[in-house]
Amino acid sequence: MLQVKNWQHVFKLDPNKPLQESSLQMICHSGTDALIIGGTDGVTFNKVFDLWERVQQYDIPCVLELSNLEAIMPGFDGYLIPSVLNSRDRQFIIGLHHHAVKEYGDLITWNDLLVEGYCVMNDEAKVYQETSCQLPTANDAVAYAQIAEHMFHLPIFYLEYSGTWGDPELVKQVKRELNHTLLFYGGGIETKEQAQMMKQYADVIVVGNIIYKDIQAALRTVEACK
Ligand code: 1GP
Repeated sequence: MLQVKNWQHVFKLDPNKPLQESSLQMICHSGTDALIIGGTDGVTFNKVFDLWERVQQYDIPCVLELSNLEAIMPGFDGYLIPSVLNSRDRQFIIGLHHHAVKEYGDLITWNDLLVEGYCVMNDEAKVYQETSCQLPTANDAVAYAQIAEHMFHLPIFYLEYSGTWGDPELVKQVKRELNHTLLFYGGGIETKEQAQMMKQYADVIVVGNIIYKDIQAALRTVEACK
């Protein structure tokens, strides 16, 4: 059964971005709780497989966040399934999910997957554009969090600012609504202080881009959660 309740900090690795072996090794030995493999574009089966294979030499949980049907592969410790709550296109809320389950439902080990209710807050992010989002106000985001917690009983609500620093006040407000649903925050965390700031409210912080810009800075974000 995929367990994320004890996670505090995770790194998200993009299969479409090159990562030196030395950097991967430091990431895997950093003390982070898990690796999420996921990205928005150029996520192919081969790229996901290559990265998964490289991670196998380390003792760290590794989960796949599915962004398309092409890159589904067995072998991960678990699977995160995004449902983009503020998408205008039903494909990204329930459509692709329905298609995949209709096709492969009998093969799915349901205990290995968790659904993430995504709320994408950065209109310049690739994920925002690719999934045809509508920009939520703070009140909209709080309402999506309430839906995730009280109506859909989702295990994860993911406040996604991918590529930019978010609003700590909104993260705080959203957290107030969530008792059972875990709050993931991701976006623009580049320093230990930023990690500490968001970790006050979010259950789990997700660190992505900085891995590819400044590996030492990325590693320092882990210390903030210890
Ligand atoms: C992206 O939420 C993650 O999906 C992390 O965001 O890449 O901005 O760190 P950054």
